[in-house]
Amino acid sequence: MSARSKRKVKKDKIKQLAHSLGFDVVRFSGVKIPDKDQAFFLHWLKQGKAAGMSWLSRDPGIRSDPKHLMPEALSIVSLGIHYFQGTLPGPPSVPSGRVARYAWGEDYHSVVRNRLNQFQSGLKNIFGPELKTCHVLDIQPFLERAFACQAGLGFVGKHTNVIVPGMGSYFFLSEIFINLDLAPDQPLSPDCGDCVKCVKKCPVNALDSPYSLDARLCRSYHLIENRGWIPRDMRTKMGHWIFGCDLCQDVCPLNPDFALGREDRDGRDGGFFDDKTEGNAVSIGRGFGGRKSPVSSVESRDPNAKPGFNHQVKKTKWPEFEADRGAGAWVPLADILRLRTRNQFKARFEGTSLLRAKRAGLLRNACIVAANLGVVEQLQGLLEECLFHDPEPVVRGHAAWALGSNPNQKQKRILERAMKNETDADVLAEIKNR
Ligand code: B12
Ligand code: SF4
Ligand code: SF4
Repeated sequence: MSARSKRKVKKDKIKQLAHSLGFDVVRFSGVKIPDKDQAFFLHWLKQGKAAGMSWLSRDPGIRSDPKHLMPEALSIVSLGIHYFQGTLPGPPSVPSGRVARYAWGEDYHSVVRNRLNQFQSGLKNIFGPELKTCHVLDIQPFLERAFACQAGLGFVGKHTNVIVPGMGSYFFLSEIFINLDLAPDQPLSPDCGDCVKCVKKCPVNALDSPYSLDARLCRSYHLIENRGWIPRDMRTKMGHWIFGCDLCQDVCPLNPDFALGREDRDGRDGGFFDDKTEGNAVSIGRGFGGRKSPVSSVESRDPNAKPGFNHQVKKTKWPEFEADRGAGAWVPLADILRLRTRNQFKARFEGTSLLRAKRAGLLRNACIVAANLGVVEQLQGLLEECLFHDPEPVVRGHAAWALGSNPNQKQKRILERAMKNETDADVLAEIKNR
C-alpha cells in the first residue's frame, strides 16, 4: 500500500470511529493555523472587545499553537457536534426567561467530554499504545473556531460563529490533537455573500464590524460571563433572554427557518426588532457561491430550499441536548427569584450550563427580564424579597431597578422603605436613580 493510501486508511478509521460515537462532522488539519488568526485575536484583545474576560488575555500567544499542550502533536482532528433541537417551544403561561439553545439540555462540557474520552480510548485500541492524544473543548486556551476553519469543518460567518455548510451554525466545536501525520482537508472560504442580516439584527450592535464581536455590548457576554452589574443603559436591551442569546444565529438564512422563535417573528423580544418581516423567507442569493454543499451528499427535495441549507438535516442526534434533559428553552422567573442560597441554586440547575452564570448572575438576569416583560407586579413579592433579603448587592440592586422600572404607589413605597434599610452604596444608588 502506498504511503498516501495508508494515510487515507488512517483517516477513514478515525472518521468511522468518530461518527460511530455521534460526532456529526469530522475534518483534519495540520497543527499550524494562519498567522492572521492569531493576529486577529491579538488585535481583538487590544481593542478591549474581550470585556471582563481577562482569562482570554492570559498567555494569548499559545492559543494558536497545539504544541504548547502537546509537543508531539502532528495533526488536529476537528469535530462538530450539532445541537439544534428543532422549533422553539412557545413560552409557558407563567412569566419566563429564554435560554440560548446551547444550554437547553445537559451541560455540553460533560456530555462531550465523556464522548471524547471514549473516542481517545477507541483511537488507542486502533493505533496502539504509541498513540498520543489530547482533547480541547471550550475551556482550554485555544482558538477553536480558527482550527475548525483551517480543517474545512466550516467557515466563520459574520456573526463570528462557524457555519457548517448545509447544516448551519448550531454546533459545538472540539478538537483532538494527535501524534499522527494525517493529510489535511481543505479550508473553505467565508461565504456569507452580501448578507449582513446578523450584523443588522443584533439589537445591541455587538457585531460592530462583520466577523468581529464586541463582548462589552453582547447580551450573551453580559448574561453568562459578566459577574457584576449590567450597565443601566443595556438592561432593557436584554429583552426576554435570561441566559445567552441566539438572535444572530436565529436570523441567519444558513440556519433552518424554524430556528426563529415565534415571539421574535412577532417582534416581541422586548420590542427591539425594527424589521417586522423577520422570519419570512430570506434569500441571500449567494449562499455558498451556488456550489453544492461540501457536507451534504443528499440534495434537498424541498423545492423552496435555499441554497446551502440541507433541509433534511434538522435536529440534533444527541438526546442530551434536548430541552427535557436540562433547563429547557424557558425558565419561569419565579423559580429563579426564590433561590436564596448557593445550594438551592445548585440543586435546581445541577448538570446544566446555567451554573456558569452563578446564583447572583442568574437572579440579576431574572430581575431584568421581569422588568422587560412588564411583569413586575406579578412578581412583586419575590422581587421585594430579593431587595430586602438577598445577600448579594448585585441582586438587591437589580431588584430595585426592576421594582422602579414603572412603579405604582405600592412599589414606590417598597423602594422608599428599602432606602432606609440598605447600607450598600451601589444598591442605594440604584434605588435613588429610579
Ligand atoms: C470567549 C467566548 C465567547 C464570548 C466571545 C465570543 C466571540 N465571538 O469571541 C461570548 C461570551 C460573547 C460568547 C458567546 C457565544 N458563544 Co462562545 N466562546 C468563547 C470561547 C471560550 C473563546 C472565543 C474567542 O477566543 N474569541 C475571540 C475571537 C477573536 O476569536 P474567535 O471568535 O474564535 O474568532 C476567530 C475566528 O473567527 C478566526 N477566523 C477564522 N476564519 C476567519 C475569517 C475571517 C474573515 C475572520 C475575520 C476571522 C476568521 O479568527 C478569529 C481569531 O482567531 C470559545 C471556545 C474557544 N476556546 O475557542 C467559545 C465558542 C466560540 N462559543 C461558542 C458558543 C456556542 C457561543 C454562543 C452561541 C452561546 C450563546 N448562544 O449565547 C455565543 C455566540 C455569540 C457570537 N455571536 O459569537 C462555540 C461556538 C461554536 C461555533 N459554531 O462557532 C465555542 C467555539 C465553544 C465550543 N467549543 O463549542 N463566547
Ligand atoms: S449573541 Fe445576541 S447580542 Fe451577541 S452578537 Fe449575537 S445577536 Fe448580538
Ligand atoms: S446572517 Fe448572513 S451575514 Fe450573518 S452569518 Fe448568516 S449568512 Fe452570514
